[in-house]
Amino acid sequence: MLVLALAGCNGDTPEQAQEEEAVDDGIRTIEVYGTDDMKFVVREAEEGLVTGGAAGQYILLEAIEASPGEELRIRLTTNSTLPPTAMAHNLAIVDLGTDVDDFARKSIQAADNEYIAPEYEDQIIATTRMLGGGETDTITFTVPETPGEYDYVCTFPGHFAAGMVGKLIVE
Ligand SMILES: [Cu+2]
Repeated sequence: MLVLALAGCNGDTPEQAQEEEAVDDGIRTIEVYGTDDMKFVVREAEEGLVTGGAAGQYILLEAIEASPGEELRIRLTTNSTLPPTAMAHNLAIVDLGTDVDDFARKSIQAADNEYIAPEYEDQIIATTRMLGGGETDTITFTVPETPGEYDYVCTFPGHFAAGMVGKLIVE
């Protein structure tokens, strides 16, 4: 990330070319990490994010604020050295009115469907893949037009119960 931040000052270097995997297309991008503590975290507080206390070198992410119809990109990375059968994360945003407890509980059984319960697929606004340690997935989606607080959860077994949840606040 440091190289990316400095690239504008350094001109075109081979390093810059390698590091600049993220194209600056103007879409707001939120870098989220999933930890072994079963929490969604970010590197630093920024406008549009509701953050909580420190989580190691990171900060707890509690909510994402967005405007109706906004294009939004979420890039989730799992920080773990554990095998993916023991520790993996996704970030699944569900529609208003979804019974998120039931969604999470049924999704535990859906290992062969990226831990997304098939009967809830039409209530998913956006979801990353299920990511083992070191893996990253990026989702780009249009924020719903209807204001409200949309739940997002990690559906890996036990993680919803451990508090790996948050809100997409559309206002
Ligand atoms: Cu998780």
